[in-house]
Amino acid sequence: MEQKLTKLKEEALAALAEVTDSAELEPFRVQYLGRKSGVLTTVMRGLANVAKEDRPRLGALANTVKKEITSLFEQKKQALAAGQTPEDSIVGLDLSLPGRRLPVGKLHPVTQVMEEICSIFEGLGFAVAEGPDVETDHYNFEALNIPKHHPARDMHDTFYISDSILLRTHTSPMQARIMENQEPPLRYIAPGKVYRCDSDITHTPMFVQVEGFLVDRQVSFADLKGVLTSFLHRMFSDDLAVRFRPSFFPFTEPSAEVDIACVICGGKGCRVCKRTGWIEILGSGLIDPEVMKMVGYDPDEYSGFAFGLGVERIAMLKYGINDIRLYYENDLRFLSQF
Ligand code: 2NL
Repeated sequence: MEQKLTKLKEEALAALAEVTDSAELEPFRVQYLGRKSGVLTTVMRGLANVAKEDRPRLGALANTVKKEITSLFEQKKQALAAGQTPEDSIVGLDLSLPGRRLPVGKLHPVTQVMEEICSIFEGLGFAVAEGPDVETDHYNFEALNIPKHHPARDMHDTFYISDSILLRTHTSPMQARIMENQEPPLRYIAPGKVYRCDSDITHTPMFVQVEGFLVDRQVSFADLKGVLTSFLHRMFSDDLAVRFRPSFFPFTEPSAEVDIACVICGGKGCRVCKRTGWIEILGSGLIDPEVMKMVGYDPDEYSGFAFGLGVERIAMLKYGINDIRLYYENDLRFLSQF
């Protein structure tokens, strides 16, 4: 008897779930709940044959089953009358619960900062150009005034693929390609991955650079200072202190490294700025006349400036990240914060 009731309940609920139209309601009611010959009535009639001491318990169970089926039947009837689809009225579904969210991916923090840098330079009139990660020795070094056996080659810790093919160590080869193929005035930035055989708390073997250059008649160091100061003010804040410090790069002369007031301590001195109050943020200079000649420009007619910056480093300062390797460990607990 008990088994019969359980089976009956299951059958009735399954049958009710199949009901998708008000017209099917009445046949269902007659079949399961009908007073004269409904399945439930038939089973309940069987109560007369069970042992007297079991009767109250089984009677109560039969009543519960009847109530459950009746209540769900009424729900279904209302739902169909209200025009809900069968999916909406699935038994036990709480329509007030929020939906299940699909996890949505987002851009890598380094990509976000790279795009921000590009859009600031685009606002200053620069076009964006991308080139190959696998470069020739010629474009990566020779065309940028770094001949074979030049000491500057050691600084680059190059990954060689063959004697003359390598993974670019900076994005300036792209600039050399552009200058070879186009006439000034030119304003370009080249964002992209670069590779150096180096790995510690401040270096990863692959990192992202944005380099840029501007070539026209009578370009001076003042233009370089103006453009780079505007960029840094837009990137960090309008009142940020910026200083230009003499330096050396093989492709620029004169060259300058650019420092900003430490974004961690505001210039007072801390561990991040090694108590100097300043943080080095980019390299720059007026393009060396030798580079101009190599791409076919007359250095007496044209001059220009160029600069390069590391995107991970800028993102570290912007977000207060203290280990560059965090970017490339693919830990979503880190990545999803940005
Ligand atoms: C650094 C140094 C620099 C450039 C990159 C460049 C040079 C030419 C043409 C186009 Cl000739 N781009 N790039 C120039 C000066 C400095 O970066 O330490 N970057 C983090």
